[in-house]
Amino acid sequence: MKRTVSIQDISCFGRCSLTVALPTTSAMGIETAIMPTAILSTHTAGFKNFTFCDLTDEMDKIAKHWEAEGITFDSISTGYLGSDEQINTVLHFFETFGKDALIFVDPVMADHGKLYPAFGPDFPAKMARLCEKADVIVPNLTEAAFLLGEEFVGEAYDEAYIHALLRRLTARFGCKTAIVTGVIYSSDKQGAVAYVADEDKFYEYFGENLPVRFHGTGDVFSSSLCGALTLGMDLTTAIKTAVDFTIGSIRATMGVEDYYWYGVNFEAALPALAEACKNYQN
Ligand code: PXL
Repeated sequence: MKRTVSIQDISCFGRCSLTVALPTTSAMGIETAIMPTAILSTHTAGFKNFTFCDLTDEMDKIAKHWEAEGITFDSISTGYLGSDEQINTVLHFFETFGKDALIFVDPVMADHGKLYPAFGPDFPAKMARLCEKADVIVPNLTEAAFLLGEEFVGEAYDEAYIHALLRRLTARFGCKTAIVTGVIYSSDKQGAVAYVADEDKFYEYFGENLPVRFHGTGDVFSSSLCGALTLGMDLTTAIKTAVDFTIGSIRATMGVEDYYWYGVNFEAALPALAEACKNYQN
């Protein structure tokens, strides 16, 4: 069985980060360890007065214990980080555990043109340091713009812009693969586009663009994509698996639009995801 570790926060309520990643990669048939960065009562995007407990000191202790036990991973993924200081902790974790592991960085920090409330203007430069150590990065379009220090273009883009953006991301961070999510070229389709620098090739998959938006879909996409790559799927199949799982989760939530901040009913889409992974498990 493959083994992954997911490094991100526990938002106790609101289906994102670890409460999505752990059940998702487990359902894909991957042993999933977790490294919680912080515990919050809810995520920070739509709730007021959330509680926050920083776990930076605990992360180092957990890593030291794992190192002493000789534990290894097939992949390491990172998502929302609780503080600037954690960037150094995670960089050290990559050095210790990352030599033979796929390093997958979702630079979670922004959406819809804005940084999340907990992050100051210097955070993107810090997140960029993690991207420099990654094999795969998966920013949304807002995060890609912040990472590169560029203007967010909103919906005013075309395929040429996305392709050039992906080339700039891999060139700037030296990572093998960059994947941008939430790409819409025509209003009926939404998907993800990838660029593999050493092949100089683009890969993409688009599904139906459902006319609703929910919080947490980025985490649904990235945890299933990391799982698919960990299982050894080729890039196009991995992107398709993650896009289909995300669309399935959104579709299962469409009747309850008031639930925007509660995240998507990804639980309803897990059986189909598990089925899609059946032939890749060992
Ligand atoms: O879904 C990304 C995410 C994860 N964790 C926390 C967040 C967010 C986005 O707002 O606030 C705590």
